[in-house]
Amino acid sequence: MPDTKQGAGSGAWGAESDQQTDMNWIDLRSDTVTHPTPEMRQAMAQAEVGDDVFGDDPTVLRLEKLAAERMAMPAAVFVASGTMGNLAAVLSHCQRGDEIILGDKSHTYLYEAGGVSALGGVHTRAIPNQADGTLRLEDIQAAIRADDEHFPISRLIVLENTHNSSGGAVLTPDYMDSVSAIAKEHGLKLHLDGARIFNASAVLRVPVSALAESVDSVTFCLSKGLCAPVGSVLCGAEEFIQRARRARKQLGGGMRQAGILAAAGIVALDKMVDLLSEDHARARRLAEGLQALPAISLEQDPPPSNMVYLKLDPKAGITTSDIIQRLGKDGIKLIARDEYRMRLVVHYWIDEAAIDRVIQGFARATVAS
Ligand code: TLP
Repeated sequence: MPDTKQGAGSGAWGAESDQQTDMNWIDLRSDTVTHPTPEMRQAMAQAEVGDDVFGDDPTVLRLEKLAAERMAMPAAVFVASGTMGNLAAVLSHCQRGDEIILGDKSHTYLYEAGGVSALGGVHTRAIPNQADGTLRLEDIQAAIRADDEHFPISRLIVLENTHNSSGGAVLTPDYMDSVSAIAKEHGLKLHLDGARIFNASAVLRVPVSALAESVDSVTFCLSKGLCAPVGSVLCGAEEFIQRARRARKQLGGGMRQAGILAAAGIVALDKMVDLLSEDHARARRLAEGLQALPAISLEQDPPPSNMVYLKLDPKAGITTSDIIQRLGKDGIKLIARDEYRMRLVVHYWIDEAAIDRVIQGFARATVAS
């Protein structure tokens, strides 16, 4: 698939780079698999750099300024990953022995290697994530500790938008406001894991700042649907971001000529955000095609954003490993959640023809069972 997509850049350099960005494979394991666009590679090659730990990499400073503006927050710090952004946020909001309230299906609780506890001495209080990715307000209220020496100190609430394990569900600004009101009432801070906050903003058709308005800090990822090769940004108040810079240094995330990476992040913010709704439309088309197959049902119908969570009917006698093996032969990469459940993530490098190929692949694989 030669790269002719809008926003991906063209011209002599772009044409030469086709080989590097040519995607003959179809990879639906995640949107983390996205490669940088030719325009990003060009910006990276030409990036002006300095030593970012000394605070003098102009491209990193430009990215941080742009990110803070987009979120309508005073300051921002470029970090290596979403995991590092969330961890630096928790370390900057909390002391050892403090407690954070978060969803039992949140990325921070499930998939960040327990970093907040291992490295921050922070206790986690997990409460049930609802099917729509929210935490019930009454569950949050009930989880806030009384002032008693037996208890850890409730310090922070963490939300996630879009909510990965809830099928890419989208939290609304109203919901965020309600949680923020509870946090304020009890003197807690509110952090948003906004790894895919731009997807949420595209679904709701609201500026991304409307989703960050009521939180104290937000992490968002450049390296998922926005296609940058590396990096996330943590945004918040000036003094909070100063603490987060120290946390980043402690975590070994003080990078030097990181402008090479930040340059791709700037292209991501300038050029890729408006394309996310195309991924969402393709995810819906993929879901429709798969749902029409007798062995398959959807966990979220229609898919809320760029993820399709599906279930195989155990009676059909086919498992996710069978599917992975059979579609692998067609050059389609997939990943299972368990024996019968899968997540397919649509992203910039998945075009209409790829959607057709995947639906056909599933049709063959499930009929053959
Ligand atoms: N999620 C990855 C895997 O780790 C599961 C994926 O494929 O979806 N917050 C959210 C909501 C995420 O989905 C992820 C990555 C992160 C944070 C961490 O980002 P990175 O991978 O940059 O550390």
